[in-house]
Amino acid sequence: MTYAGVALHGDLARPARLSVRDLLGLPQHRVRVGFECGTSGIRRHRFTGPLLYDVLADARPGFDPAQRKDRLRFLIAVTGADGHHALLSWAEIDPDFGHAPVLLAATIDDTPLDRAGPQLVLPQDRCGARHISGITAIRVDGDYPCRRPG
Ligand SMILES: Nc1nc2c(c(=O)[nH]1)N[C@H]1C(S)=C(S)[C@@H](COP(=O)(O)O)O[C@H]1N2
Ligand SMILES: [Mo]
Repeated sequence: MTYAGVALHGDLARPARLSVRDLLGLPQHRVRVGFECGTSGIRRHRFTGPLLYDVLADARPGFDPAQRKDRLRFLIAVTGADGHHALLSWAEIDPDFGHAPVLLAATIDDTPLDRAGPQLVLPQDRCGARHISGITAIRVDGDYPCRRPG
């Protein structure tokens, strides 16, 4: 199956569907990562692509950019074609907070991901499990309910 693009959706003023070509047109970052897989041991890869932060900031999350506190309630849900998914917080990648250099990679080991779809790359992670491949959707959500117990 040919890759149909990554849908940026949720609480965004400019939702979009981006192809791997679109990602290659943004400012590129390059990283070498090594991570450990619980089942296949140490894995090493090279990735290039835009920062996840740059891609999502362009889509205009529904917070007031001038208010740092307003960003803290936002989640980022990343889903692969096989249903594997993981959550990040907005603050994890925001330069005013965690500033993690997370990529939405468009190439792996010098091969474009045109057919497979982009891959999440988290150089700070020791484990490989959040390096989600074949990403089909990224949802930004500012409405996580913080219920009180009882
Ligand atoms: N879509 C998707 N991505 C995934 C997974 C998965 O099951 N589905 N497994 C993760 C896990 S557990 C690991 S360790 C790495 C392994 O990546 P590699 O085989 O390319 O080294 O992919 C991650 N990305
Ligand atoms: Mo893994």
